[in-house]
Amino acid sequence: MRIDVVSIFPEYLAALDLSLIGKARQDGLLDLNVHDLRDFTTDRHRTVDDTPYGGGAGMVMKAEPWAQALASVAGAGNDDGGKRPVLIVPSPAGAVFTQAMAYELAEEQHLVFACGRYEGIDERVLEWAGERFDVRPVSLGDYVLNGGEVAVLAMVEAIGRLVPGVVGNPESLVEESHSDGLLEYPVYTKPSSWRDRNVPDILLSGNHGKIAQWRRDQQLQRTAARRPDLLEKIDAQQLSKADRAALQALGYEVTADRVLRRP
Ligand code: JCH
Repeated sequence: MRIDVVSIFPEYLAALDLSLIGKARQDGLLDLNVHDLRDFTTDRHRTVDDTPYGGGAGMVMKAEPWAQALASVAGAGNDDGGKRPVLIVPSPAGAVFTQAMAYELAEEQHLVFACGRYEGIDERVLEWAGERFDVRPVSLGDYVLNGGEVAVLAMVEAIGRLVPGVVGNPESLVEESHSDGLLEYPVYTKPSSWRDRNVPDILLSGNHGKIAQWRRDQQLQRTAARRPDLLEKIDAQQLSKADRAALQALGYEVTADRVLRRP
């Protein structure tokens, strides 16, 4: 997979040299390049921003440096009928980035990330880019960042680890994909007793059936406590008898196909 990132703070993306993603780059699985937007300016001051039309606080990123940068990374026109590269534009006004989106984007051949700063990028850049890219404004969540770089770090990590060969043990991805929309169960490692806190006995029992049941129960309890919104989205058809009993004990009513908070 080829990934290009354009930013006025290319050093911000240095973390992509590390860990799993850094290894995948070394291994040739990810062809990841970071570009400095200012290299695509033509004035003496390498200007990338200007005042907003209509007034208001802050500055807006100028269109022309972005068009030059994006044209340079877009590659030759896709006159071979091939897919257009995907242009991901982090924005507080984007669709929320999800694991489902990460799976979809992991199938793409070429991703380009445009990191805005200030109050964002002149909207005409996104319109113009629509002629050569599949343009996707994406938010990391409902909170405000100062620019797109942190969002890109998160998305490249989430997408990159789904590219075949990037995660050393693909079993962990399989396990993850079977998590059924519930939060993960808690995990423990040695020592079994630490500062007077013990690992739950069941995990030391060697009874793999009982362990699986306990973990599933922990997932349901955690999800009810921390993310009740996820429980209401669950397809009740996939719930076992034990799951239903656990949810009932947690104050939920389980109908044929839905999980409802008991009033
Ligand atoms: C960004 C900004 C407009 C702040 C500039 C570029 C993404 N999930 C998420 N939160 N924030 C972002 C994000 C992404 C790119 C840029 N800013 C700063 C821009 C604002 O309007 C309210 C606020 C923020």
